[in-house]
Order: sequence, then structure tokens, then C-alpha cells
Amino acid sequence: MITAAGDRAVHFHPASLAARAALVLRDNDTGRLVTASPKLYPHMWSWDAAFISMGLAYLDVRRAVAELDTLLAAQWRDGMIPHIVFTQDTDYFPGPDRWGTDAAPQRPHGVRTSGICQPPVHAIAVRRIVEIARKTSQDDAEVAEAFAERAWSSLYRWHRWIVRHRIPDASGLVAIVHGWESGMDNSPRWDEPYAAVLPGPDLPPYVRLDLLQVDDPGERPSDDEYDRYLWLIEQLRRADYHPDRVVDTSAFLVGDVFVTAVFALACDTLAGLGEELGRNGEEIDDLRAWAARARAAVALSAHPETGMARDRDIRGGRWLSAETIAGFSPLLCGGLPADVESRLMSTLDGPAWSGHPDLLAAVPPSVSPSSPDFDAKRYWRGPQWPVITWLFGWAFEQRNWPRHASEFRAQGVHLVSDGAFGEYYEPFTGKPLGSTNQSWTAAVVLDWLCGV
Ligand code: 9WN
Repeated sequence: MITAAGDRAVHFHPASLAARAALVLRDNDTGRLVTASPKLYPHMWSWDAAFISMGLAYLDVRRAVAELDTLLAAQWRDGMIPHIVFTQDTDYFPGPDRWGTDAAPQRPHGVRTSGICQPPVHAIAVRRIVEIARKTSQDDAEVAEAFAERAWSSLYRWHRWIVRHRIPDASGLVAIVHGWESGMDNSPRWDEPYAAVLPGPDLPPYVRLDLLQVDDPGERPSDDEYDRYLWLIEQLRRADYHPDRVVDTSAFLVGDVFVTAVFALACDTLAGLGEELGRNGEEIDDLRAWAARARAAVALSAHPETGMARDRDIRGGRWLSAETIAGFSPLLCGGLPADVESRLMSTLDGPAWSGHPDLLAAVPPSVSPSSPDFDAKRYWRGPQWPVITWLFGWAFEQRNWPRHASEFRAQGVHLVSDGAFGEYYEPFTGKPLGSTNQSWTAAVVLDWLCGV
């Protein structure tokens, strides 16, 4: 097992950093799946698994494919890909009993899962695995293409589930029913909608286990936030995880611009893959139409001058405008007028974001240091997240902005060069926070360093 470095005086050479990243993935591999991290997250998370599989592809394409096969085997019968696939480990709360998904009629058989979802990045991972495999050998290319062929319909059903069940209002944004579905759990984006979530007196008691795994509870969400997270699970259980009943009854219902932008990217990516594989034209047309609608919804949410995208509190009937990384979602998927888009890119490069003079690495923090909501070490309220840097860099590549893509890659590598594979980083000191040896951090490091 590798021990975390995390000393900023230590800078690993790229080859040693890549070797350490490979060891992190190997150490976190249970055989059936790679856990999101060794202790804090001892299960499979949906969007982590997508990034992890991409990193695994540099080590062993068959193992990469097996990772996504494990995730897809847990797909619910209605098409939803659940946010956690549980192992037998009991050190994480809330575990499967608290989720109570065993009673949901559309749950998958033979595996226990949570009952919500996460950002739909999976098609992007499949695309990347195919690209990586094609550069390694004919045999790897065949394995990856055969996988893409068999995974395609599952991913199409996943995207169709989102369209059928999660675009509930005229904003056209993909809605989430729990902050965990955004992947950015305690972001200030959710402060207003969470203020309206009032845990009932019948919230069953619970004990947090996450705080046992971090050095400082100030790196994790507060107890007050946890009560709300748990109360929403209670509401989902009471709706039997029925997708429409959940949307009708959850106290939290927010159109998420980041998830919507990722959805637009993923629909286009899946459509492109489908064209290559000779898939049914109607399904490809659906994906293209869903991508166009999602892109338009993100653009429509944006402030007309700054281009900053805004989430929509659907329950509260208002736009939300916290200054977070999600505001830059239109740069992921496009759709803004050219002048507004270039203003938005200048803001991202500027002193309130990646160009802040005190940052150790010039990549955007999760919240602007000039925002009153900024907290340098608390989870999604300020720290820099390598995986988010990777996603923006990848999108910039797709959008044909190679200079930005390579700057994000170089600065991302600088951020993680201490070799600790932090879940997230304190932006001024570069201290690794949350979990170390976090699998998706190792995976994106492999892509940055070995990328084709
Ligand atoms: C809740 C696993 C996951 C990531 C999320 C991140 C965090 C879980 C938690 O860890 O969420 O799903 O317990 O805090 O916010 O993006 O997928 O790495």
C-alpha cells in the first residue's frame, strides 16, 4: 500500500507520479470494483467509477471495462444508474439499510445500491477508453469496441431516464432531488434550497462515520447539512423511489446547470459513438436533440452579460446565483453568443478564479476566493478538485481550445505533484484534504500524464 506524501516540499517526477497513481488504483481494487477511496468511501460511486475506468484503461483495458460492467450491472430496471453500488463494507454511512432500496420495485437484482444518481459522465469515459485502447493494441481496441457496443444501449436507457423523469419544468434543466446528485454535495449553490428542507421530528437517529476518517471536521459538511441530507433520503424512501413520485414530493428540487451541461456533452458523445458503431438512427437523433435542448437550457440560465450559468430552485421558483465553478458550465457544453462566451472565459482566467494571485496552482477553486461563501478547506465550498479540473480540460479539448486544455493539464499536475492524491486541495497552500489516495484523482493523473 502506498502511503500518502502530501508534503508540498516533495514534487514527484511525472513518471513516479504516474507509477504511484497506478498503485493507488491497484490498492483500492477489491477485484469486483475499485472503491472511491480506501477508507472514507469504501464502495463504488457512479461518476467516480467512470473516471476510474478511464484511468484503469492505461493499466489494463479489460479491467477498465470490467469496472463499468460492474456499474452497469447495478443499473435500475427503469434506466437509472445509482450513485452508490455497495460492497460488504460497513464503515460508510448511510449504507444500504438506511437507503432502504431493497423495497424499491425497480431496483436491480443481486446488488445493493443507493436510490439517487450522479452526473452522467459515463459516455465520456467509454469514449475515452476506446481512444486509449486504440492507441495501445489491436487486441485492446477490440475489447474496448466490443464493450462500447454492449454498453451503448444501457447508456441510451440511462439518458432516456433522465429526459423522461428529470426535466420537470420549462427551464429545461436537468433536476436533482438531493444535493448528492450534483456530485458537489455542500456547495453554496444549494444553501437556499436546503434552507427550505426542514427535517421532521421523525428523522430516525444516526451516527456520522465520515468524521472519523478526516483530520479536521471542518473539511466535511456540517451536522446541520447532514440532517437535511438524511431527511431527503427519508422522503425518497417514503416515495418508494418511484421516479415521478420522488420529483413530486422531494423538498429539494433544483435544475442543475452543471449536470445539464454534462448531460449535453454526454449525449453528443454517445451519439458520436453510436454513429461509429452503426447504431439505430432514431436513437442517435434522440441523443442529438436531447443535447441541443440541454445546451439551450444552460445558455438560457446564463446571466446575459457575464455568461455565468444559474441553477434554478424549482420548488422555490427562483434563480440561484452563488459564485461557484458551476457558473462556468456553458464553457463545457457551448451555446452562448461568442462575445458572452469569451467574457466568461476571461472571468475564469481572471483574478477571482484561476488567475487569483495566491493560488498554488492556477486551476479554478470550487468557489471564488472573492465570494463571501468561500471556505478554503471545506469540501465543495472553496477547495480545488482535480477531477473537476480534468473535466473542464477535457471539454476545452473538445471545444478546440488547446491552449486552455494544456494549461489545465499542466496546472492540474502541479496541484497533485505532492503525490498524496488528495480528494480536494486547499487552494493557497496545496494541502491535500478529505481522503488521500482518492481513486478518481489517481485516474485523472494517469490521463494527464499518459494521455494520448
Ligand atoms: C456522497 C465519492 C463521492 C463523490 C462526490 C463527493 C462525495 C459522498 C459523501 O464523495 O460524496 O455521495 O459521502 O460525501 O461529493 O462527488 O462522488 O468520491
